[in-house]
Amino acid sequence: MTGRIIKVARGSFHVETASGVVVCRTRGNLRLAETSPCAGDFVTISQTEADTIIEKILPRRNFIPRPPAANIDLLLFVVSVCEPRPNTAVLDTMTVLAQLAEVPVAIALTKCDLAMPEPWKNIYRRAGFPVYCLCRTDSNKTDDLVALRNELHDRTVLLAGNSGAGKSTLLNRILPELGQETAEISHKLGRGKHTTRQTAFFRTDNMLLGDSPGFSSLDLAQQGVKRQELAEGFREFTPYFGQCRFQDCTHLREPGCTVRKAAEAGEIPLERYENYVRFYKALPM
Ligand SMILES: Nc1nc2c(ncn2[C@@H]2O[C@H](COP(=O)(O)OP(=O)(O)OP(=O)(O)O)[C@@H](O)[C@H]2O)c(=O)[nH]1
Ligand SMILES: [Mg+2]
Ligand SMILES: [Zn+2]
Repeated sequence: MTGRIIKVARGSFHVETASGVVVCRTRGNLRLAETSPCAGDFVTISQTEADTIIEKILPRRNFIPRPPAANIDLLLFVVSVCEPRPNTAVLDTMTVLAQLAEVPVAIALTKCDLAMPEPWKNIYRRAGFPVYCLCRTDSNKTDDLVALRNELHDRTVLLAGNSGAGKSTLLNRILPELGQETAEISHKLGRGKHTTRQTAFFRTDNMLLGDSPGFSSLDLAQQGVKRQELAEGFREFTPYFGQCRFQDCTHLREPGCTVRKAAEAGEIPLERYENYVRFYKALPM
């Protein structure tokens, strides 16, 4: 029998199959193998009298390491414009990893009732991402929420972002019957309380929507990103590839670099270019 992992909880896997959701274990050897099963994986399972066991992970279309998920059509980064404020270094790290993994990204800016979303909206729209400005008190007919629903249609979508950004709140607005737990952020620490503990997908007639635990930091070097491939992680740089004076241009200080020129001219958002430079220098030679 085949199915799809929709939830991973303390070593057990909830697998959606044609005959409903079954809870499975893995054999020790599969867990120790290089790829351990994650949310979104298609798997084959076998049933014995005592147990249901994941036998095999079917080939993945894509994979993102944090939160671990496979076969995703869209990664929706949930970023609050206030409490906590956006951290573009974290966000750009995530967009680079998604781009290198060939997972499309959209951005939901939440808490637009607390601060103006425009600065962030401008950066990420210009970088080529769909950006939605949301606020939990808006009516459900708000243009951006309607547009976001359309974007989610017929897809497997994972919501990801810092703890307290409002992922579960947004999910509850899209699927009101869900009742995902949410919590006030800690004002003392200025961040969320890691309310959501596991990645879980929820099915509605036409989409699979996933909530995930908040993360705080992520490291490109640790994820094995190489200096030479970093530029490919910035989607808005690609039109300039092959146009710099030097073929092996690093886009840092070389003369005749079209990427840097585009950033200085405002064709590439300067904030994104600056993060590129920062990330490049932080990666090992
Ligand atoms: N003012 C305001 N508060 C919001 C908005 N969206 C979410 N919040 C609040 O932000 C807090 C955190 O929201 P959650 O949905 O729990 O955040 P989360 O991203 O799921 O957090 P973790 O599960 O810890 O990763 C809650 O108190 C929400 O009510 C919004 O649009 N405006
Ligand atoms: Mg949550
Ligand atoms: Zn260059």
